[in-house]
Amino acid sequence: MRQLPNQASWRAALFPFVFVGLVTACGTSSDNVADTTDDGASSTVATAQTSIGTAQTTVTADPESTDEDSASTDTSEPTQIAAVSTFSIEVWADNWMAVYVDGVLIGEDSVPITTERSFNAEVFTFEATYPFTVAIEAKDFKETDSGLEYIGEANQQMGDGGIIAQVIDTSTAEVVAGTDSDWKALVVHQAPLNTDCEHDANPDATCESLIIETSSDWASAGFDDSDWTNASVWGAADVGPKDGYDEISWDPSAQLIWGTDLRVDNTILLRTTIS
Ligand SMILES: [Ca+2]
Ligand SMILES: [Ca+2]
Repeated sequence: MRQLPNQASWRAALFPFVFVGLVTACGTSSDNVADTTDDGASSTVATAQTSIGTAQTTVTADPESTDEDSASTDTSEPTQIAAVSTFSIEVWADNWMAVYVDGVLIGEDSVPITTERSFNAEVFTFEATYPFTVAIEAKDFKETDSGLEYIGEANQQMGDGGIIAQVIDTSTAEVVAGTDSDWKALVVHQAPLNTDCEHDANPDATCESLIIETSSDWASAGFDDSDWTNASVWGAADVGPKDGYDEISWDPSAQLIWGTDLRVDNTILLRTTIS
């Protein structure tokens, strides 16, 4: 359905909205629109497209119609009422995440990313109607756009990331979706690109980063993620999940995911549609 014949021209038209910046001297934290929440504050990318729980089709009688009219002229198909269900999403991230459903922010990590060892699991509850899109902005901590942490300290290093989540239909307790390689992914902050800068005395001057600015509606149901890659699945031994991870009973369908590099990929956008 997405392979429209004119997709190439669509992309050409959309190109100005996708800006790729290569930063070679990154002394300041110039977070972009999809990467503005290192302080744990609400993300500015939440441009609500739809309201969760209001997509229900409501069937009402036409007050103008008479019995005679409806008997003689009503040829409409029977209307099915879309059911609104209640779900929860359990999520653990190294280090921080914000979760959107159909473009609406439904919860974000309660522990600011600037907190040292900010490892914790979160559970958010929401209402939605199938099909719905779950989108997650996930961040590994970086002190600056160098991508490093503990800058100037003995343990100056590249931190690493990782996230796992599962969506549960609360009426049945069934896991209806888990993070896996079917999730679409876009890494919007990569640093350092030149990993040999890790122990430089002034990494803000020598570490290179790649920062991608994407459309502000990236979390909405209608966003076209067909040119995103698939998320990479990682093992627990790779990610080393910490506090909070063991508090959740993870379904086998939920796996730790991230970009292709746990250390260099610092901010990643993730999406899936559940139907
Ligand atoms: Ca980390
Ligand atoms: Ca990192």
